[in-house]
Amino acid sequence: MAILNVTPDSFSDGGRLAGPQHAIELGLEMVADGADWVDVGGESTRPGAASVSADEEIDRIASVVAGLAQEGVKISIDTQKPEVASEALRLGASWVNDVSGLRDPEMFELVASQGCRVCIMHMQGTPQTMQRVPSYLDVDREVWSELEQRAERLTERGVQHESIFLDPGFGFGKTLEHNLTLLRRLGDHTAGKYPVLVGLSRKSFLGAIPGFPGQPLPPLDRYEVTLAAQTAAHLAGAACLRVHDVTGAVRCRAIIEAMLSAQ
Ligand code: HH2
Repeated sequence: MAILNVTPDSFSDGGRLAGPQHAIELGLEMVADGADWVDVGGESTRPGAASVSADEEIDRIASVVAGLAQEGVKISIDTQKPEVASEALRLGASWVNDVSGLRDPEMFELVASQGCRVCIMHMQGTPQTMQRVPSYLDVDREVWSELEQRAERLTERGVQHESIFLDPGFGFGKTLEHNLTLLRRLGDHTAGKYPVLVGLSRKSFLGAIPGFPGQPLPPLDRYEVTLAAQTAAHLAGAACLRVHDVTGAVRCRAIIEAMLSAQ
């Protein structure tokens, strides 16, 4: 899943696009490079990001979603707002990626009634507050039981298990230690009822491992550490990786899959 942020302020790629046409071209390039899905986002969720109105977010994403859909691209919409998700689905998106994990009852209702693909991500707090004092008694148990409870509620409404992706939400209300524990134990959760999606790409914890030279790494210098973490997640059984750098991810996937299918 390739990340296409049409925002002025995303943490690693905000403000780089000249307009909707440029975004569409970039989305098509990501597909040509091997992405199966393009995840379009109109609001940054980086720690402390200012939230935008639904109208503003729709303004940012609408022509990009419509343009990519016209070209046959499979689109996911990265939003916490039911109004935005609903408009994106109308324009041709078929996957709702909600970093707040369907907290808003209207968002839950929309996904349940449409039966579309959904990604339920775990976040402690909100993007405005989440990195103040993240705290858990047992991060792995708490994150996954919360995700599974929300997923169960959707299956009770008739949504198929295979349409519900669960994501532990790396960097969303988590310390370095929490993120590393979740990555270390990811494999305990990938053989269950629901496919697992992970977003590790350029996350700040990957550039902040104590004791390594050059730390902390700025976002655009996190290419190699991203590939290393994504490889770990792939080997642990993640079904989908949300990535900024499609070519690197596709090349890693090729070698891992070749290795896994060897005698
Ligand atoms: N991370 C970000 C945004 N959306 N969705 C899922 N499912 N999982 C993630 O880990 C995730 C996500 C943050 O990354 P990015 O989109 O690059 O930045 P920003 O939120 O600043 O636009």
